[in-house]
Amino acid sequence: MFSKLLIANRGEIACRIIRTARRLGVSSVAVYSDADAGALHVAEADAAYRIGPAAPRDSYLRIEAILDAARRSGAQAVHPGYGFLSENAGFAEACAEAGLVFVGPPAAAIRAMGGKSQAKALMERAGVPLVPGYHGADQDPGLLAREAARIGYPVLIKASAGGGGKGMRIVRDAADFAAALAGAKREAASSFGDDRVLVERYLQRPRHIEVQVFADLHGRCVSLFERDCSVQRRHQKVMEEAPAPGMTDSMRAAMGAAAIAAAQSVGYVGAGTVEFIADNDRAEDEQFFFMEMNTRLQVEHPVTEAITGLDLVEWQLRVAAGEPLPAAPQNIDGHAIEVRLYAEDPARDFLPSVGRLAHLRLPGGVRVDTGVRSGDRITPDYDPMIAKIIAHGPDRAAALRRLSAALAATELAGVQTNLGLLRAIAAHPEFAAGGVDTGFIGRHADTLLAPPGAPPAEALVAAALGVLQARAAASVLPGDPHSPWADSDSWRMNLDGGQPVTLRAAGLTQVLRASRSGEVWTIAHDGTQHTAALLAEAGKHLLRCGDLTCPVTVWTEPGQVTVVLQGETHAFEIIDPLAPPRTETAGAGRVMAPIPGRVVSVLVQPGDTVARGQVLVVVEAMKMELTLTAPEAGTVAAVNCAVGDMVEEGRDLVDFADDAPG
Ligand code: MV4
Repeated sequence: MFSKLLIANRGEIACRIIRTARRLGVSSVAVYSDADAGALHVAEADAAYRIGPAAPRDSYLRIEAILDAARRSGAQAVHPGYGFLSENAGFAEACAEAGLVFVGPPAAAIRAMGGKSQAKALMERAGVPLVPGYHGADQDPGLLAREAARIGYPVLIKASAGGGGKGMRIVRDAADFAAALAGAKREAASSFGDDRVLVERYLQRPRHIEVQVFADLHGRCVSLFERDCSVQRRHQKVMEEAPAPGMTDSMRAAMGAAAIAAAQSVGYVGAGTVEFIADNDRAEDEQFFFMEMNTRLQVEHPVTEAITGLDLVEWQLRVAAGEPLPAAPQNIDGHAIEVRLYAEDPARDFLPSVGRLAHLRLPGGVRVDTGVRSGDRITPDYDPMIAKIIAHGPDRAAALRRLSAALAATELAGVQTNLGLLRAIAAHPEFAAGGVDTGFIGRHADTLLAPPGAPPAEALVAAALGVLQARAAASVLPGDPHSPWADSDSWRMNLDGGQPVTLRAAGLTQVLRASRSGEVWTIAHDGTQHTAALLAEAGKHLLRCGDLTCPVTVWTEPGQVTVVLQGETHAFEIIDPLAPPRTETAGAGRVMAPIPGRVVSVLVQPGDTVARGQVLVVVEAMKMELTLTAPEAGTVAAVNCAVGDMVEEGRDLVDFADDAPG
């Protein structure tokens, strides 16, 4: 085993690798960008080297800078984590040339699985089942149409170079094939610089089931069972579990054998994942089809660790050091479910939500993998994942119960998150029944993605108490806390005996009036008088409101108060009636950057007339491309950005002439 390991990554996966390295007595070397100088992974490593500015291409993707840090630190091996350079064959080779062990598969295996069509051709030869389809080199439109007819409609046209759903077209009828083919080719050419496509039978209700494999340098390859990752939003996984609900022994054995055949056919070494889709419409057929192989450790590996009792990072290191794999586990230990907690805004189509994570309390009693702590910033430079929460139990129902309890105990303030969506999924009867397909979230969008309704009176009362407490703390004069002027009782402030607190949430402004008698407040809201108090109890707070007493967290910041009450998070804007009205940030004849990012294309110039919905500017942030469109038809008066500009949230990008939207 090596004595020193460099981790070419950041965030939760860097922290997770450091943990295993420490347990094995391996010293860990982190790398960091300027944005991450104060990050958790830097604090937890035994040493850390700066590798450049925030942008990934200037730091975490800079092979030379990372190899230089490895040389300077004396590390013998490099773990790439996931994302960044983890599936970069050139990086694997550069490590070897620098005399470093790359903790991952051989470069040739990464390359073999890199191209979709090529990988499918290889798998066909290895006897791994593929979706009935055509992935040949001949791209004659007539031939492709005949192939589609042979496969049988509906068919799916996919970009050969693609992935993640880009360049895909569903075709339900032969009459629509030619137009769909042209569209798919155009999108493939612009997205990947390669307009080749493949055609497959379209599975209408697919499940995403992937098999974890592990191979050593001595020719052994084992399967560590499957994970079901069907719960996803726009190709972004949201929840993953192991084993797959409803999996039979026969199908598991067949999938495991196919995954091992796939890995062995490309000379695989280390941890890898073979992705399949299975057809929920014909579940009884137990059919499954190869999609792609991911030649890295995956985000969702903890559910496999939970049901096997193995540490996959430990085995990556042991295999890289030349040790033979242990015997494959024969039994599955219970059931595990993972959720990905993201800083993203459900009210703004799940755009990444950047800002300071003012308050973060992650649950106990479950595994939590995170790379941030309270006070850290979620920046537009990197993936906005805050944490993975992994619940494990003797069976699926027990794991789901533990997951729901963990989500109810999770507290966040300062950024928007998908916590409400995760709670709604965990509480959904169709998810509880198990075996959902990839359309689950889309089908139930109206309930799962519903904006929060009016907050309960208790949450408003708790928020008001938090605001009153913060005001009292701010009004204490330095030097003499016993001065009558430091007393924040309301009698001297308001002749009617009520301090107003104005809160805004879900588009609704509410005024509460509070008066105090000792520790107990009387808070009038909507015609009701609530007798209420916030009680400090063993590091926690209790809300007493009328006859109800329950734990509460109230987090106040300038302009904002967040209340966590009975498993729900309620964020309120604090309205100061004396403050000048804020200028509106949207509409009003201009288009603004919704989040900080980099301008990647500008499609209009001053004087252009544009139609409503026409694309104006494309901004890239957090690995996503955001297309900004004209809110109304009109004339462009000014373009205030250029390709390559870094723009902050709210920056005015395009102005319209007076006849235009506004
Ligand atoms: C499919 C499919 C149905 N039929 N192929 C989406 C991303 C790409 N990697 C593969 N994808 C799909 N391929 C056939 N023949 C449905 C999907 C698909 C999907 C697959 C896995 C996980 C989530 C998905 C969400 C939508 C569509």
